[in-house]
Order: sequence, then C-alpha cells, then structure tokens
Amino acid sequence: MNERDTIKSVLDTVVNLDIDAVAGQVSSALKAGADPRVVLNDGLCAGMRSVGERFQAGEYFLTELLLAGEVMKAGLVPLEPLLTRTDIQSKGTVVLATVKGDIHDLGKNLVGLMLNASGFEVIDLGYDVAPQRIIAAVRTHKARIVGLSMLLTPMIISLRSTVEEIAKAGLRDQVKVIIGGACTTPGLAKEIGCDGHGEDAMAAVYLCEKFV
Ligand code: B1M
Repeated sequence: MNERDTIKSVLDTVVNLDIDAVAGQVSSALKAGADPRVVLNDGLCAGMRSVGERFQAGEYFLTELLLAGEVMKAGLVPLEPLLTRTDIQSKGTVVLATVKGDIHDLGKNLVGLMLNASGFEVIDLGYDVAPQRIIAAVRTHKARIVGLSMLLTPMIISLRSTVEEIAKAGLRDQVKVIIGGACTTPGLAKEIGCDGHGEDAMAAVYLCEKFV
C-alpha cells in the first residue's frame, strides 16, 4: 500500500470503530513514510468528522460516539512520541480548558500536545471547566495565553461568560484568549472579544507563537 492508501485505512478504521486495529494502521502509515501530522489530520481527525456526520444522520448513536473517542485515543499512542519534543526552551505558559458544560476533550488534548511540542508550558485543566478555575490557574502560573475549546453550540453561552469573567477578574490585558473547536469561528471569536481562533491544533500553535 502507498502512503495515501495507508492514511485512508486509518480513516476507515476510525469510522468502523475498530479499536483493535487502529494503532497497527497508524504504525503502517508511519512505516510507509507518512508525516505524523498528516496521519493525525487526514486519518484520525478526518475519521472522527465522518463519525460525527453518521451520528448526525442517525446512523450512529451515543455508544458509537463514545467508542470513537476510545479509538482516537488508541490511534494516538504510536503518534504521540513523534509529536512531542522536549529539547526546546519554554515560550511561555498556556492555560487550556474545555469550557463549562462541554465534555469533549480530544481536540483540546491535541492542541495541548502540539503546543507542548512547540515549546509552550501547558496547564491543561481538562473539560467542563468553570471560569473561576481558569482565572485561578492564570494567576498561579502567570499564564500569557488562555486557550478555550468548545464543540457544542449551546455552550457558546459558557464560552462567552468565561471570557467575561476573565475580564471582570482584571486579567484581560494580561492574557490573550484564543478559542477553537467544531462550531467556533473567527467571527465568534471577534464577537465575544477573543484575540484569535484556531481552526486546528497547528493553527492554535501559530496563533500562540504570534502572541509571544
Ligand atoms: Co459529541 N457532539 N456529543 N461526543 N461528538 C459532536 C461535537 C457533534 C458535532 C456530533 C454531531 O452531531 N455531528 C455534536 C454537537 C452539535 C452541536 O452542538 N453543534 C455532538 C453532540 C450533540 C454530543 C452530545 C450532546 C450527544 C448526546 O449526549 N446526545 C454529548 C454532549 C456531552 C457534553 O459535552 N455535555 C456528546 C458526547 C460525546 C462523547 C463524550 C461521546 C464523545 C467525546 C469524547 C471525548 O472528547 N473524550 C463525542 C464525540 C467523539 C464527538 C465527535 C464525533 C468527534 C469529536 C472529536 O473528538 N473529534 C463530534 C463530531 C464532530 O466534531 N464533527 C461530536 C476529533 C478531535 C481531534 O477534533 O475536537 O474538532 P476536534 O478538535 C480539532 C479542532 O476543532 C481544533 O483542533 C482539533 C485538532 O485539529 N480545536 C481547537 C479543538 N479545540 C481547539 C482549541 C483551540 C484551537 C483549536 O484553541 C484553544
């Protein structure tokens, strides 16, 4: 199989929810010479988008969404060491969280992984995170950037109130706030007073590099 076919196999494995095969398919793609970031974006992430489309079409249900999350995690195992670098000086601290009310964390975790690989200290607060925890972490770690992830349209309220709380705490001049995740847009970022929007994990890294 050529490189492209192996990446397509990774995508298919995710869509078929084949948790036993996914790590092997990722390794085959890497052995065929594929760039780890391409395996991630065009294989694992594209597969997850396809799972989401099936869920929306009523072909997949919550059980399949849960399993897809586990398949993604299993597929990341051979990729993670290739996406992580430890030999660079810190570029500053980023506090990362999925907003209150939202438990999707795979995309946020990828953003954290890529930021870390690019030399940022990442304080990952996890998912369903209340604004006050974010504010406390910014103060404790003297963070320069807050990264907020959000995948559920109803949680735009939560995203907006997190940005407002950061401002009320008097930290808005101290930190840049960036957002990302399915259903966020550059327009939304502007509307709620953020400094930027990342389409994917690499875009988040480029934004953070711009800010430091
Ligand atoms: Co849910 N879910 N889910 N889900 N889920 C979506 C988001 C959905 C679009 C599916 C669909 O209907 N097509 C839909 C949301 C619709 C909407 O509101 N617009 C949805 C729904 C409805 C739900 C529930 C409400 C279902 C239910 O209970 N009936 C429920 C909500 C629970 C809650 O949060 N309160 C729910 C639950 C779940 C699971 C827990 C089962 C599971 C998550 C497991 C986990 O995260 N640990 C899950 C999954 C897996 C999905 C889909 C299929 C895949 C998400 C994912 O992990 N993608 C998703 C469909 C979709 O997104 N199209 C869906 C892979 C990941 C790497 O990509 O997160 O987009 P993503 O991150 C990308 C970019 O967005 C970006 O970079 C990442 C890498 O490129 N990015 C950032 C993300 N954060 C960023 C931050 C940045 C910058 C970039 O800066 C800070």
